[in-house]
Amino acid sequence: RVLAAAGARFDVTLRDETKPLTQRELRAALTEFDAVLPTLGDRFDAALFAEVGKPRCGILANFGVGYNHIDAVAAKAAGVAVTNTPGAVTDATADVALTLILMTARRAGEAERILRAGKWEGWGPVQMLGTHVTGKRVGIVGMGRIGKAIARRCHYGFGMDVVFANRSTVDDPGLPARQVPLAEAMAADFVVVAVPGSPATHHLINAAAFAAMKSEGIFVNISRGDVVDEAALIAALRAGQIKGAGLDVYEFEPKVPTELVAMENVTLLPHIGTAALEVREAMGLMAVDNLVAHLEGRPLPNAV
Ligand code: 8YV
Repeated sequence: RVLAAAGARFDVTLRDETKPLTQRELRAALTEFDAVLPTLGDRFDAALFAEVGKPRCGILANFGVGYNHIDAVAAKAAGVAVTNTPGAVTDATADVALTLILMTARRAGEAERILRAGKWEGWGPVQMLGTHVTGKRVGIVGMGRIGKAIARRCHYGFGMDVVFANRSTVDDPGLPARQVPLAEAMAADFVVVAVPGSPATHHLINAAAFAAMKSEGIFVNISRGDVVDEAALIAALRAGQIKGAGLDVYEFEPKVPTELVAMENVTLLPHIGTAALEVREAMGLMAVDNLVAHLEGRPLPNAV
């Protein structure tokens, strides 16, 4: 559907979407195409814009909400508009946050590995005991669209007490959550990171933040890997400073540290936050809407 929608208005060149664009392809994207639909690994940084000078490309319609791989300020200076896909990704990403909370708390990955290995020998009253989720406190770091969707799921679905930390004050009377300082959010039973990736949030969750967590605490990240100091996370897990972690994103994707892979108390997903057919279609169609608006000289629906 996305290719058909794009093909109706554009002469489309399909890139290999399983690999980030190389430096040469990035240059070609800006100089040989009128419009580009980047994905998360494509690094449109300031050096690239400086090198290209005056690009032919007038718009980078990012396929996804997070655009930390695009220097939007440098793009603007070069006359390139940047758009993203807010809204389309919200529920799916929040669902994966809950998946990680539940899988990690209830040791679902570990339990499934035992079963598949043929090592399950029958039910036992103290077998595979995990942590109860209902009624616990969750601390959400970042209260944007996705943070709010996580808060609602935790409160209405699991009767959780929801606290959150956010850079600015969030004034949303209907939100079933209470704003607290970062250290207090980190001290919850479950901590979920939902801030956008940016230089301002790089390593926001560092050794000091992990030190604020309780030893029974479970840490979840569905935002961007580099928001977390991965070495500090590994150290906290190793030291038993926290009980477990559920991750959908990594500091150096697709590299996942072997230390994490070896830990049974860590749930690891390969960045599947929005990987549902309906959601990826909605994201693609939203990106195409922005391309078409640009082509027709209309205001861009999702300019960043
Ligand atoms: C996308 C995401 O799959 O929307 C985002 O920011 O992280 C992902 O869910 C990715 O952006 C694809 O480019």
